[in-house]
Amino acid sequence: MIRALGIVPLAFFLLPLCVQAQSQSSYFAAADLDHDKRLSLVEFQEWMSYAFHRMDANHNDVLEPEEQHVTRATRLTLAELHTRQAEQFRRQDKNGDGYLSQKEFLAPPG
Ligand SMILES: [Ca+2]
Ligand SMILES: [Ca+2]
Repeated sequence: MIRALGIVPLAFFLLPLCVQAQSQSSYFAAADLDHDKRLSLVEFQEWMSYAFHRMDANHNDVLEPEEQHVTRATRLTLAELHTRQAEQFRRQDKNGDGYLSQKEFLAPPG
């Protein structure tokens, strides 16, 4: 009984770590469209634009303030978003090889 109680908290501690590791690699795998274990800029932009496309109700590649559901939102075009994403991509590409490894992709943008 005492041993069982000792194991339970450990299991609760380890479980989120395992789930987190798995979800991080599946998050990366989902973005890696050609499955070459690295993200090109196009794959990165495709993945990062998911929310944009979901919010772009009339599919004109422009998010009008009323489509963004945020107070004082400014108009955002898909081209502007891609420019910002390209800048973020370059910051995250720490070794400068033009691709994001899983580690580079999952690291917080600096
Ligand atoms: Ca890829
Ligand atoms: Ca890289």
